[in-house]
Amino acid sequence: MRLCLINPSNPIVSIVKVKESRWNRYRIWKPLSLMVLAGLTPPEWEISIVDENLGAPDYKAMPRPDLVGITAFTSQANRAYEVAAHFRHLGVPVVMGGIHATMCLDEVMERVDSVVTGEAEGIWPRVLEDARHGSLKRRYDGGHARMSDVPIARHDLLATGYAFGAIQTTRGCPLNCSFCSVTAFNGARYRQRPIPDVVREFQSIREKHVLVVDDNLIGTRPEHIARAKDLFRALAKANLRKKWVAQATINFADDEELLALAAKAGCSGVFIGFESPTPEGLRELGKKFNLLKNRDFRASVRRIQRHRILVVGSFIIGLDIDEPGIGICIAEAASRYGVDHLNALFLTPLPGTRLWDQMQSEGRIALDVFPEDWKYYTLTFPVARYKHLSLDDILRENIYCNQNFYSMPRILRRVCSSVWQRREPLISLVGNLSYRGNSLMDYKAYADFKRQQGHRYD
Ligand code: B12
Ligand code: SF4
Repeated sequence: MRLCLINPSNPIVSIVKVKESRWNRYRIWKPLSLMVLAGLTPPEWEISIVDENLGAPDYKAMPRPDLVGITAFTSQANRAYEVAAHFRHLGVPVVMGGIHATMCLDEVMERVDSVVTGEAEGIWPRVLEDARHGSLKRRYDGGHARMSDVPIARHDLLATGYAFGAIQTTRGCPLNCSFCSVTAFNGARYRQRPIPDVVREFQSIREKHVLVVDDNLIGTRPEHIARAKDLFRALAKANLRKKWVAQATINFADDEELLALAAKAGCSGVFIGFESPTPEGLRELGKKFNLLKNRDFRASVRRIQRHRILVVGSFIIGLDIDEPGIGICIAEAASRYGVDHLNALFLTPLPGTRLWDQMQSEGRIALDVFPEDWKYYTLTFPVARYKHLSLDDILRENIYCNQNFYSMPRILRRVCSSVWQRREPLISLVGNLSYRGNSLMDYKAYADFKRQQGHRYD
C-alpha cells in the first residue's frame, strides 16, 4: 500500500514567483506534521512525503498512491484543494487533517473524501486500517493526544537542505490570546512529551539547526519551568552538537539558571511575541503575560542576550487602538527593547479564534470570499477593515516600521553592539539583511495587492 503525504505550497508567500526556486521562504523550515504522521504509520505502508515548498513535483509521473494525506494551515487551503482534486479525479482517496481542516470542517468535507480533526496520534492507525479495507469514514476526530503517544517523527523521509529541522516537546497553551488558534486547537492544558523521547528524536535529526516548534517552550507555571530545566539538562548531557531556536514568553528572561541551561543545551535564538508597544494594545489582545507590572523589556531582552541567545521580537499592526504612527512606534519600541530582529505582522482573523468571531460579527473581514481568499491569510497582508487605519494607511505603517528598524544605520548599530557584547555578529548581520531584503520585496507585493484587491476595502 502506497501512502503519499503532501504539504501544499502557497505561491503567494514564495519570495520569488518561480515555484522551484531554492529561495522559497518556507524552504527554511522543515514541516513537522507529516513526518509525525509518517512516524505513526505501520510498516506495511510505503510512505513518501512531498513538501511543495521544494517545488511541486509532477504528480502524474509519480507511482499511483493508494491513499493521499494532505496537511494545511489556512493559508495553504487553496492549493490543498487543487492537489486533492487532482488525486480524486484519478480515483485516489484523499484525507485531509491539520489546523485548517479542524477549524473549517464543512468547507474541507466538501473537497476531500475524509477529514481528520484534532491531533492525529489517537486516530491515524484506524484511518489507515479503514482505507486499506476501502471503508474510509467521512470524518474522524483525534482530539488531544497523550504526549507519550507522540511518535519519533520520520525525519529521514524528507530531503536535507532545509536550514532548520523541527521537533515538538509540548502542546497546548493556557493563555488563549484573542488572535491565536493554539488554545482552540491544542487546548488550554500544557502537555509535555517525556524527556527521553525528545532526546531520542533530537538525535535522529540530521540538520545542524533545529526549530523547536512549541508555542511556549517554558510554559507558564513553576512546574513547567522545572520541566524545561530538566529537558535542557538532558539535551546538554546528550551532547547533540546542535543549535536550536524556540518560541517563549518574556518570562524566559526571569530565571538565570533556566537561561544558562538553555544556552548550554544549544539554544541560539528565541522568538518572543511582544505584540503591542502599549498596555492598552496588550489588553486588547488578551496578552496577559506581557502586562506584568514593572516589567523592564529592555533589561529582560539583555538578560537573554547575555547568554548569547538572539531575540526576535514579534509585533502586530492593526489593533483597534492603533492609529497612523503605529509603525514608527513599533520600530522605536523594538529598538528600545534591543531585539536583534523585528517581525511586524498584520492583525489577522484566523478561523476558530475569538478575533475571527468578533470581526465577522462586525462585518470587518474584507477578504471573505472563501476558499479563494485564504491564500492571503499569511499575516503579511491586511485582510480586515481596521478601526483607525485604511488599507493605504496600514500598508504604509508596515513599510515605515520596517524602513525604520531595518535602516542601514540601525542595522550597523545592532551588528556593532553584538560585536561589543561578543554575540554572533555575523548571524546578526545576515539576519538583519535578509529581513531587510524581505521587507523591500513586500513593497512590490503590496502594490500588486492594492491593484488587485484594493476596491474590496471600501
Ligand atoms: C512551526 C510553525 C510554523 C513554521 C511551519 C513549518 C512547516 N511548514 O510546518 C513556519 C515558521 C514556516 C510557519 C509559518 C506560518 N504560520 Co505557523 N506555526 C507553526 C507552529 C508553531 C507549529 C506547527 C507544527 O509543526 N506543529 C507540530 C505538528 C506535529 O502539529 P500539527 O501541525 O498540528 O499536526 C498535527 C495535527 O494537526 C494533525 N495533522 C496535521 N496535518 C495532518 C494531515 C493529515 C492527513 C492528518 C490525518 C492529520 C494531520 O496531526 C499532527 C499530529 O497530531 C504552529 C502552532 C501549533 N501549535 O501548531 C503555528 C501555526 C500553524 N502557524 C500559523 C500561521 C498563521 C502561520 C503563517 C500563516 C503566518 C506566520 N507568519 O506565522 C505562516 C504560513 C506558512 C505558509 N506556508 O503559508 C497558525 C495557523 C492558523 C491557521 N488557521 O492556519 C498557527 C496555528 C499558530 C497560531 N498563532 O495560530 N509556522
Ligand atoms: S499567542 Fe502564544 S501565548 Fe498567546 S495563546 Fe497563542 S501560543 Fe499562547
